Amino acid sequence: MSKKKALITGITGQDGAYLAEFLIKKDYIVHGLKRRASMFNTERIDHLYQEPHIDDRNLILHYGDLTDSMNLTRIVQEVQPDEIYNLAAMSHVKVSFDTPEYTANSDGIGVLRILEAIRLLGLSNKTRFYQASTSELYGLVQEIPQNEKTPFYPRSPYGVAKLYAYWITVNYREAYNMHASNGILFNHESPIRGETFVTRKITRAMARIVLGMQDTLYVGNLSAQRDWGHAKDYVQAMYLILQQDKPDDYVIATGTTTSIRDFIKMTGEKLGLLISFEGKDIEEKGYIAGVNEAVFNENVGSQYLENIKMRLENYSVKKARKPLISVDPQYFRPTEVEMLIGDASKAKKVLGWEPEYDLKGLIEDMILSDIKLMKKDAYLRNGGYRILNYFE
Ligand code: NAP
Ligand code: G4F
Repeated sequence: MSKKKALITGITGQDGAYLAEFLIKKDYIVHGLKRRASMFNTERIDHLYQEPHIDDRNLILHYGDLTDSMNLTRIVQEVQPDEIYNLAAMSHVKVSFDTPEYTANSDGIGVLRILEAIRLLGLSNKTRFYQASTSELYGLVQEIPQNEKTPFYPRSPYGVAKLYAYWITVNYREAYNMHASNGILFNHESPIRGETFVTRKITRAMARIVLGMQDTLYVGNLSAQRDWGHAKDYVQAMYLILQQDKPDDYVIATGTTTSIRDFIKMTGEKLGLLISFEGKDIEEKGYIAGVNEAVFNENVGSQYLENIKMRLENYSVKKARKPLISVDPQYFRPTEVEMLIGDASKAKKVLGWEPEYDLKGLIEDMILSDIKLMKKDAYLRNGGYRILNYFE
């Protein structure tokens, strides 16, 4: 029997990388759409990527872009995929306020381009289509928790573009009888999460801080609440959605919501740090107010304790206090999504989907990975090599 073929757009992103790994394990041949970039941009899939001259490869990349319909049509024609996972998107909500037209083009019309390619190539009965829809559709939430029937109220150019994408997927399903489905995924993170999303920004910065490589992390709205799951669990849901006899739309979420402030505190706990917040609004600051040395030594290392003890000493005598966290309004959004919490009962019942990770497990995975990464940086810096700052 010939192997199933999947085409993943956005394969160089967080979800694309986990999904490619998952499908290759299931014996798929995975084709990925990759944008041309001025540098290699395949770090997340490097462990899966094979030398292009090898026969029988199970991962094949194609240059392409969601804004180029002819290119998309040609790739779909060449690959003749059994399944398309459309994960490509300008996925940063804040950036979508700076690039609204581009975001509409790639995240909204890009979806139409793929659906039209499937239809015009006569693949409507063969190719199943998954659209990466989002909890950002709920925006100014009309109901708590949010489920498949909750009305949408997007609050950003990103959310509005994804609203078009959601409905055009539903419309092609109804109009042309296509197997086209939406996964309405709530926030999901991992050690390979993009560095400018808040969770990864926090775990990277806190790793640098405990290793003495940075003093303070600047963030935006500390009170926003998100329903965070692990990307590894969420790509399994994408696969399950396309294995159903009937196409449909599903919420994928953990059902727990947590503020950014509490995410920071929980990350601190894993490092043995007690983090205390003082002040209000843009004057709010977080300080290291205690340390559990045994936990710190186990997860960070006793050689880094001195610096933390000094910060603690300054904190208690209220002198030369360095905040761990400070608010910078440049990270606020013109319109904010204050709270998201999903109800994934339908996915659990119909797909049999169950997440393995809870928030504690997710944070542990992320912070331990970033401690390792930053230790590597510290090692290189101490050896006289340049390391990148990645200021945002
Ligand atoms: P990500 O890490 O930002 O990855 C986005 C991917 O899309 C990257 O491979 C990127 O390529 C590619 N891309 C961007 N614009 C493109 C274009 N015009 N043409 C072709 N490729 C393009 O995002 P993610 O977290 O994996 O999310 C995957 C999808 O799920 C996205 O559609 C996102 O909007 C949606 N989503 C994410 C979450 C979440 O919490 N992660 C929740 C709900 C929905 P480069 O590597 O070249 O930049
Ligand atoms: O991590 P975020 O940037 O993710 P956001 O906006 O929720 O979007 C992510 O999840 C969506 C699913 O709901 C996806 F569709 C989307 O593609 C993306 O993956 O921000 C989370 C919250 C926001 O309320 C933001 O205002 O964190 C707040 N925040 C506070 N300080 C910050 C910061 N966000 C970022 N990125 N950077 C900050 O310094």
